Amino acid sequence: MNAKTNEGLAINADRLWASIMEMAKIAATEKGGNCRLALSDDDKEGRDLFVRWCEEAGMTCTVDKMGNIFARRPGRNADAKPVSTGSHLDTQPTGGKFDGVYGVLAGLEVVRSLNDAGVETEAPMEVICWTNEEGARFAPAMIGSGVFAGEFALDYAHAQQDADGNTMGGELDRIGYLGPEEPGGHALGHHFEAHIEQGPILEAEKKPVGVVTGVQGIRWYDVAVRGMEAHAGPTPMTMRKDALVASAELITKLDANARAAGPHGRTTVKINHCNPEHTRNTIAGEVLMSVDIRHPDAEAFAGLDRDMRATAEAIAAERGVTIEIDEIWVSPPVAFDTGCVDAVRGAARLLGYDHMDMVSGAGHDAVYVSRVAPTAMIFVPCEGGISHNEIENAAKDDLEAGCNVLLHAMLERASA
Ligand code: HGY
Ligand code: MN
Ligand code: MN
Repeated sequence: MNAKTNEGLAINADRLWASIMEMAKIAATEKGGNCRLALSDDDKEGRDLFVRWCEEAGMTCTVDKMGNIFARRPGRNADAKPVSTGSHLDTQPTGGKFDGVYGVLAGLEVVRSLNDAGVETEAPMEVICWTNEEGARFAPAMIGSGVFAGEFALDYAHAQQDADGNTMGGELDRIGYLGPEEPGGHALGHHFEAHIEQGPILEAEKKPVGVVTGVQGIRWYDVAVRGMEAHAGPTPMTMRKDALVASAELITKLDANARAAGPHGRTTVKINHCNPEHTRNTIAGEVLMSVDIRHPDAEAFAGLDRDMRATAEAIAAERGVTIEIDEIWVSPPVAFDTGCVDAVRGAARLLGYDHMDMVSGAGHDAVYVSRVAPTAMIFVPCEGGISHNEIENAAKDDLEAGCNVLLHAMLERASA
């Protein structure tokens, strides 16, 4: 092994795969996915397993007031800012085995491999598990890393409630992960996140490694469309204020707006309630929906917001309904640190992995970490580009490639 570049150093792909499969046994679903909602007992079980594995690997774990877990491997210089990596263990309700989990366990595999090789780094290394990345049980997404980076106040985050009225603060305390450390009071040196791409590009291009240069902008809204409940029989079509038909028009026009915004435009709408529910002979008086809009280009991103509001205004006037748009979260487009991006690209080249630059369509904790430390991401393909789906799958060789790139990118920054 070349001491300077640690060229011969490699991770243990079988151990990485086995750890991912072991984690996948926690809250496994019938279709082969996972449902480990943030701060649930299942999430606790996954966190506890991660902490145990980290301690077995000689790391010490600290937890902050957002439940973010920091597993630290000492370096020669205890005062140096750590080179860190990490992702999340919480999943979507019908999530897969790899989303988030890969990034956390790839970090653990890097440490295990450094231990095996007896490599001591100048700076400490840290593997981080961020809280509530998915935003499925508690909105908004990425709130653990968001509080860490100063985007959200701790009180705001602790007060966020799930559909049953449980608060994040209460659930953190209940599962024993309301840690003592102030979020953000934990300096990071350089940060990397390894993740499955969750889209089709790497697989289509037959490349095992994505050098992620940035992340697209994301906006989340709650939208309420309100018309007039009325009898489905006597009420003429011309006299209706049908909230569901107005919503249907809004949804199709938002879809058209996203398609018109070029190949990177994205809009996703979910109808959460259509009231009154379970009656077919009363016209819908209210529809409550969630909207997720994305674009990597700042101008086009703002344009999708403007277009949505103008479209809603026109439909409301035309159909005699009201359309209330409440923006609950905005994460602007992100460009990652060029030094870290170069470290990822250099590691892929050093190891001979085919690779390509790309922008992430999904949000990740790295978005917020990039606010407080130089950051970049590494993508690996997932089968069919499918994610946020129980059939999510990834090839062991690709996971190995991404983890080897992570190892060498972290080492490069640790000696930078
Ligand atoms: O919404 C996202 O892009 C991420 O999966 N939380
Ligand atoms: Mn994820
Ligand atoms: Mn996800």
